[in-house]
Amino acid sequence: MYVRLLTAAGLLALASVPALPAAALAHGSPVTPISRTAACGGNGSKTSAAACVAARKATGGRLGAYDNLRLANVNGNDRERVPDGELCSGGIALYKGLDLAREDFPSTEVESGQRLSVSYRGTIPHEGSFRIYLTRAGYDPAKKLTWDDLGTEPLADIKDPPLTGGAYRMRVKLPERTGRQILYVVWETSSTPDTYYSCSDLVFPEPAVKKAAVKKTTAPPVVKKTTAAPAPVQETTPAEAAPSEEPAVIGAAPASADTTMVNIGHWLILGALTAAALVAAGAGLNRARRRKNG
Ligand SMILES: [Cu+2]
Repeated sequence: MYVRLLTAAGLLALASVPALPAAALAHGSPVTPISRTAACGGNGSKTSAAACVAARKATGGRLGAYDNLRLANVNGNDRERVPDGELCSGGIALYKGLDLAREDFPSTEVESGQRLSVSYRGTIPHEGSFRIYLTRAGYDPAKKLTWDDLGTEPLADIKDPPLTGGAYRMRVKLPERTGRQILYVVWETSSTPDTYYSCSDLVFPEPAVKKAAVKKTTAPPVVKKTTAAPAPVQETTPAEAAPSEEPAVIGAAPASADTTMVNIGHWLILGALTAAALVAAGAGLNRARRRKNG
């Protein structure tokens, strides 16, 4: 009965996967959110995307099949088997181009707090567990992915999720992130020796400050720049920062409530700068006085 059920599930899965070459002895990849393998790999759905073209070029002209990125006998020791910087290829030469640090791999727009649906196409179903990782806050998409970027714990570890319509269906709750991130899915099968690896590129909204500035179309570029500016204040000396910042805001017409807020923010910064300058001057005086006295 069990065997018959499995067979039925297998046939169903095969039947619902369109246009697969009969000879494909291959096994799976996340299609939602789209993975680099599913987009760029052999038989992938976005092979003409610039990043996919570059990935193929970096792999000697062709990439392995989209559903066949797997290593045998890993037994859960992913970090020992897959080298840093080669996570998206699983360290496999035929997928090397997927490791490129590019910000234009086909991606999925998501939001913090969202319960993200993950569909992992199983072209040949296997039993096993899915470990789903997300890059940490502060991950730099301009650098190749490392294990350290993924932290120590997966977002989820899901054993034998349901296989419907040819795909394993799961959900993971996304924590707070901004900008480009990578969902890294490890499928450790228990019915074969193989473990599968994949990178899915996610795009979270940019930080709220920037978003607000973008929404108000009235805000001129100058104001936007000022809105993002508070951080450098600590890095620059008051003498340098004050003159270069001041004209930018004073010149900008206060077109909206947002701009007013920006101006208030700016005056607060100026106040802080002035205070800092006063403290610095005070310290200088003290030092001078001490030198004089000592
Ligand atoms: Cu397989």
